[in-house]
Amino acid sequence: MLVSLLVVLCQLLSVAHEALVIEVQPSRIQPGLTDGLVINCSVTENKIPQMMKIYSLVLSRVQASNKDSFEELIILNYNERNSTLNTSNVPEGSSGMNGASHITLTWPNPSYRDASRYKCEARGLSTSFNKISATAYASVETDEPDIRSLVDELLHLRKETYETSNSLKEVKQKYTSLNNGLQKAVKKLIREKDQTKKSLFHVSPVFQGRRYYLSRRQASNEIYVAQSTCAFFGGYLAEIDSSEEHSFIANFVNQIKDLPFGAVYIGLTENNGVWTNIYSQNDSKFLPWGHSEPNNHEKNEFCVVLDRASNWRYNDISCYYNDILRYLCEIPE
Ligand SMILES: [Ca+2]
Ligand SMILES: [Ca+2]
Repeated sequence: MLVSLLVVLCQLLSVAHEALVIEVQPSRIQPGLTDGLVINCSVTENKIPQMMKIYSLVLSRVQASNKDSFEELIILNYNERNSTLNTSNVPEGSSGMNGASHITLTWPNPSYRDASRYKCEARGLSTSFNKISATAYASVETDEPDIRSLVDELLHLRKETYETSNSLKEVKQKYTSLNNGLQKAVKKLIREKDQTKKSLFHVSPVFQGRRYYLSRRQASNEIYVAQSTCAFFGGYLAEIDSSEEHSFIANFVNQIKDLPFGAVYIGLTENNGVWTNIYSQNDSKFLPWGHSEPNNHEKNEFCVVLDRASNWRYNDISCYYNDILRYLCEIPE
């Protein structure tokens, strides 16, 4: 029993080889001036003499409170299929692994605490199935603060801050003038669009959050061009859902007395025998047809107008009608 214990102890103590390497970069840091510290722990060959199988690679450093013991910073556990990194002990920085043989810790802006003694340890099983480990050490040194260098760095930082703040001011000025120009252009565009709208349409008062726009004269003899014109101004060919809406529109249309017109296209069309709203694509439930309409005259009447002759009730009509008629947009406010 004692002999076998001794054998294990000897193995534990004796296994330390260049197959296991720890590197620190840089090996001397100056907190506040050194940008970063990298500690790399790797097994340079797959096999450490006498170690039949590695099951973990551990990076530790001397504890701040107790110089005689190490705290584990990161553990890379080997597994036939995957390796896991336990980074819960790392206060900051990041970890990476390359295959199953390499762990690296990086500290941006290292502090005095990071100037320490680091240990890279490979844990595994010996050829006789005993637990053994191999270790490699490296130290990161530090200097007492160099006041001159710190002052230089401070001056350099102040200069950089000043330059950055100046270029930020320039960017802000450019942005402001660009934004002003853009706002002017948008306002101009809205004004022009508004003027175009007024020149194209008679505008109704607001009814249930929308206005109706009656085309001033026949701008198109094709109903889908009329629909596109309504869409350009943010609406659609009027879709009438209730007798209240119908009455409001009839009143509005009735009082327009520029040039004579007999009918007004609305956004309703025949679709496989069903009267469907063009924009909403739903079947219209409200269909106040005029006397003996819809009659599908010459089997060519698939669109709908409000007909002056029947007090603005519906009449089915060609979608390419070529007479004096108007169309009516419905545009939410
Ligand atoms: Ca409507
Ligand atoms: Ca008809």
